[in-house]
This record gives sequence, structure tokens and C-alpha cells, in this order.
Amino acid sequence: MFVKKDFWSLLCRGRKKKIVTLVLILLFLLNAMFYVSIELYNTIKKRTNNSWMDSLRYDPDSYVDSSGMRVIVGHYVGGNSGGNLSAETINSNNYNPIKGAGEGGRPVQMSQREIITARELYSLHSYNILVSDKISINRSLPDMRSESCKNVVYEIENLPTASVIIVFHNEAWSTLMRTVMSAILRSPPVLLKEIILVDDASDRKYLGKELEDAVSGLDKVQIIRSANRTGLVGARLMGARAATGNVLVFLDAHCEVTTGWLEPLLDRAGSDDVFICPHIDLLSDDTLAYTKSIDAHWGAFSWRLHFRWLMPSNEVLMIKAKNPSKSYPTPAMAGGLFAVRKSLFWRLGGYDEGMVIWGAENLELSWRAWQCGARVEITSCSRVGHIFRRHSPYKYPGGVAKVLNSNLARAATVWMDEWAEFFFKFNPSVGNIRDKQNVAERYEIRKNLKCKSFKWYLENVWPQHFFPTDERWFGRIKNEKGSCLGVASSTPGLGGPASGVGCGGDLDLERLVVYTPEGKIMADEGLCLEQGNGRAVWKSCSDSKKQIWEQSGPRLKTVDGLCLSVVLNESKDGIGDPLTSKRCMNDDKQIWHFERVPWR
Ligand code: UD2
Ligand code: MN
Repeated sequence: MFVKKDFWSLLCRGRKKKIVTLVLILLFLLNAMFYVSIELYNTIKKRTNNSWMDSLRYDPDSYVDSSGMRVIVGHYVGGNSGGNLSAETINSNNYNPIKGAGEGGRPVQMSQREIITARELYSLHSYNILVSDKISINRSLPDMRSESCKNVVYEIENLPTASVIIVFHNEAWSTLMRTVMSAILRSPPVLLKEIILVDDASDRKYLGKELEDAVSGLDKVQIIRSANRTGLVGARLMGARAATGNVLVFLDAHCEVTTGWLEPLLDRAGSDDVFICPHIDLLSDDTLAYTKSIDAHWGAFSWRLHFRWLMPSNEVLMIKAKNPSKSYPTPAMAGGLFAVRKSLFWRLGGYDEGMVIWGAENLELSWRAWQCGARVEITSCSRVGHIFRRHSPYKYPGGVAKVLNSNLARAATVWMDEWAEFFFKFNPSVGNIRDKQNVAERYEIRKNLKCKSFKWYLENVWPQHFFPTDERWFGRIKNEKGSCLGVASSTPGLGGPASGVGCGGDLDLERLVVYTPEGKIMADEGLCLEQGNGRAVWKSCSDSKKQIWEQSGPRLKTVDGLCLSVVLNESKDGIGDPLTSKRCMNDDKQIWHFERVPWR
């Protein structure tokens, strides 16, 4: 006591003592608050991470790659559009915005009770409709543009005008209206000529009169309806025919555009030789949160012609680093979100009207654009959020496989030359129906426009591609012990540690590899075999020296002279056992047989 008193009296006296005590209490409180907020932040972060992880775990077709980009766009299993829900539930619009929900693009959390309802309703749209209905159709969104994009000044009076075309089939009322309202709120009025909603024969009641009433007060919005279900190509063509603006801007019906989205698209589309795509950000299918998607991506496709986001070439990465506001080329577009001068769209042949419902039109359009003298580009300055879904919620008349395969067969037949043979050979279900397609008119377009070959496209637009060519060896690389090189993972494109796999038959794409003259061993999905730390790994193909395997007799050697070897752990043949690079020895486990398989 005495010591304490002495201490206080030494430090301060009277009023001063009170002030110091107050300051100490204040400091203590501040400290406590700091820790509480850190805890809170961690919990929220953990929660969002968890729900993201859950969605990855439960659906092998939906995942983000190591760079954070959602890899899969489409190729669905086909949904059950509401399953056992009552007609009343399916046909009613329950939009009922809660003040503040989802503002700023923030996630909307649900109560335990709501989670159960949301789950029941999920199959209706393959996104969380309960959350969507809580968010205002006029909500605010973050601005994800880089500083250099924000600094670009556009001469608005010199930009062409836009007709925004949104096609939909049985879309939710709130997501559709939010797409429309976001475009109205964030487009300079002089540039927005009109918004054309094309209803592809929806049968939901709320998309009838209720939708008409909702847009009747919006003077630039019109609805046109297709009498029969035609699919997104037919519907977009209806919209394009009705458009009166200079530039057609296509959006899916579950998008939200952000500040400054339109100007960079119109600026680039004005040049009349380019299909320009916005940078697509992510709207969570669960919380509807707006999140930035990885900056460095472009669009391409796998051996099975599934659309994929991949790392762009080094040249493109350099352009982006030097001038982030400059648009950059992409081998393919995702398909739903792009702008193009109306005259160019029609000059290049619009869309292939033989394509029904969904799928492949994005690749067809990308190949046609590049091969016939135009370009496909992405601008990071235009940011649009899109709900990527894990399943298609609507019905595919005739079945998903039939619809998709016939669309793919059309696109490949007309544009891919020798690579169409490759695609058909290894995808017999598509190959079997190739002759059923009448594509004479599309061939005519290719001839009249004097379009270039697919070889030219691969060599000039996508030289980093991983398809076989006449200069590249293609086949099975089989170890003396019996196992083969191949990607065992069930999630295409993700890669991972390399193991010996069963060799499979001649049509087993997972067991076949491309071996390039430079020494790269490429598998489907753009994966290359890389010398890892001990263990060999399948990784995104890059310029890394670690991806070079020199053939030396029956051995495959790394740049530092080690030999590719299978480690026999579990089996006699090495199936499921790790691949490593080891000191070269006289050892069967380092002996590889190259069994060529004709690629076309
Ligand atoms: C992607 C594209 C999509 C399209 C598709 C390939 C993006 C973000 N999305 O799949 O635009 O190019 O790949 O075909 O790039 N729809 C109809 N009628 C139908 C089926 C669909 O109007 O019979 C509408 C649908 O309501 C939606 C749009 O077409 O507004 C695209 O369909 P999606 O959202 O199911 O396609 P998505 O985003 O998975
Ligand atoms: Mn979509």
C-alpha cells in the first residue's frame, strides 16, 4: 500500500492522478475492443471460407484452381427445375428486400431456419433465391477496377450507343430485375439506347404480367417473347434483330454490372474488329456476395472442348503489368457477356441457328471471330458480376447430352479441321452424330469470309495450347513395370502429385499425353509433368525448366540430369505409386516405353 501510494505520489498528484487513471482505463478498453474485432473478423472469415470449401467438397464439377479462378463454366448434369416443390412455390415471386442486405456487395447471412428453406428452394435456380429476394434490386456494389482503369477518361459523346440484350428462361424475378436495374443505374443515359429482355418461352407465372408491370415504368426496357423454347442462341438472335443501338451488349440474366462498366466496352467495340468481354467477377451462388476474380486469366478449352479459364501467356501478362487498362486477347470467350458492333456481328454470320438450348456457341463464335479476321479480347476495366452455377436449373428438351453433343459437333465440324477429327475420335458419342448436322450454310460463311485454318488459330492465337499436332508426339508413356503416365485426379485441371496410373485403352484421354519437341509432357486441361521437390507433379504448363524432360534412350531426364522413376510402394506395377526424379541407374523403374497413338 505504502509503496503504491508512494508510486502515485511520485508520478502525479490530485487531478493529474484522475487523468492518468482515466487514460489507463481508456487504453485498456481500446485494447479489448481491438481483440474483440480481430476475433470477429476471424470468425466471419472462417465462416465464408468454410461455405466456399463446402461447395467445393460436394461438387466435383465445381472448383476454383490454385490461382483462385473458378475453372468450370457450364457443362452441366441438367437440373430438375424445382423438383418436388409445389406449383405455387415455383410460380411465385417472393422479392422482399431487407434494408441493408447485400449492400456494397456484401454476403447475406441466414438464420438456421432460413438455411433449411434456402436448401429446399435451391434447385429452382441453382442459386440461393431466398438470399436474392432479400437484396434490393438497386443495391450498391464495390468498384473493383484498378486505379489505372479509374483514371481513363472517355469522350462519351464519341462513343457508339449500346443495346443491352438479356435472354432468360425461367430466371428468378429478383436476379433478372437486379441485372436490369444495375445496367440502368450504372450506364451513362446517352450511351444506353435500350435494354431488350428476351423471354425464351418461360412458364413461370411471375415472368408474365408481373414482369411487364415492373418494367413498364422503365422507359428504355422492352420485353420480347419467343413462342417456343429456342435456347440462348435463338433468343439472342431475336434480341439482336430488334436492336437499334450501334453496339450489341449481351448479358446473362443473373449479372450485376458495376460503375464504369459500359464505357470501356463501347470504346473498344467501336473499332469494329473485336468482340470485347468484360472482366467477369463472381457473385456467390450462396450469399450473393460480390467478389473479385483473379486478374490474370483468359479463356480457352480442354481436349473435350469444355470451356476453361487458364493463365494467359507471358506476353499477355506483360501487357497487363505494363498497362492494366489495355484490353488483351483471349483464345475464347466464356460466352455470356460481351459487346460487339452490330455491323460486325452480322457481317461475321450472327450465330449458328442450328445450335439449340445451351452450349458450344461461345467456342464457335470465338473461333469464327479469330479465324475470320476479327479478335476476341477482355478488358479488366469493365467489371461485371455473374452467378456461376454448379448445375443447370432448367430442362434440356431431348436430354443434355444430345443438345450439347450436337452443338459441339456443329462447331467442331465447321471450324476445327484436323482437330475436329481428334475431337470426334476421342469423343465417339459426339463423333457418331457428326454426319447428322447440316452445316452447309456455316461452311459457306467460312468460305465467303475467306477464314483462316484452325492450325493458324492454334499457332497464332494460342501457341501455348496443349493439343497434339503433327510436330508433337501423342500417345501412352508406359513404365517397364506396367503403369502409365496420366493424371489420376478426378478434378480436371487442378493437377497435383503424379502417380503411375493404369494404362487404359486407346481412347482413354486421361492416359494419353502430348510430348513436345521441347520436351514437355502435356496432359489434357493444360497440365504438364513437372520435376517437384522429390515427387513429380502435374502443374499448369509454363515456361519453367522443371517441365522439360529430355528423352535419352528409354529414359526421361530432367535438366539437372535426374531420371523419371516410379517408386514401388503398394503394387508390383506402380499403379497408384508416386513418380519421382532420381539419380539415373540401371533400373526397370526408370525405363519408359513410348506407345504412339494416332491423334486423328
Ligand atoms: C456460359 C455463359 C453463357 C453461355 C454458356 C454456353 C457466361 C457467364 N455464361 O454458361 O452465356 O454462353 O456458357 O452456352 O459466360 N437461356 C435461355 N434459354 C435456354 C437456356 C438458357 O434463354 O434454353 C439463358 C439463361 O437464362 C441465361 C443465359 O441463357 O440467362 C445463359 O445460360 P446459363 O446462365 O445457364 O449459362 P452459363 O452462365 O452457365
Ligand atoms: Mn449464366
